[in-house]
Formats: sequence, structure tokens, C-alpha cells
Amino acid sequence: MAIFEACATGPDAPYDPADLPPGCTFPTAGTTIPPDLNNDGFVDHLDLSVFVRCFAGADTPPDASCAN
Ligand SMILES: [Ca+2]
Repeated sequence: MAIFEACATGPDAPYDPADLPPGCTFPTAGTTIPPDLNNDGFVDHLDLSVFVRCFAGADTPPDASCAN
């Protein structure tokens, strides 16, 4: 959740993988970043919706179909 908050851009606000905000860092940034769960170039409410559906607990893997 902390990474999502640090990386959130909002709808229609694209992020630049080469210029991410403080706290939004990843070892290797490609064209999309991990919190952009639907890979549309924004970190917004749609990604949060997927996160909430898939969150099962700190040590519990998510249901395999939760992102669908
Ligand atoms: Ca997204």
C-alpha cells in the first residue's frame, strides 16, 4: 500500500518510469512500474481496485484470478 501511495498519479496522469516521485523506486524500471497493475501508464483508482481485490494478507498469496 505504501508503494501504491508513493507512486499514485491519478487518472489521465501518466508517470515517467525514468522520473518517479520519491518513495516510488524499483530496481529496474521498464516502461511500466509494478503498482500500475493494469499497465495503462497511470497509477490510479483502477489499480487500487485490483490491489484491493487481490490483497489477501501479508503472508497469503492472492487468488490467481483476482485481477480478472
Ligand atoms: Ca494503471
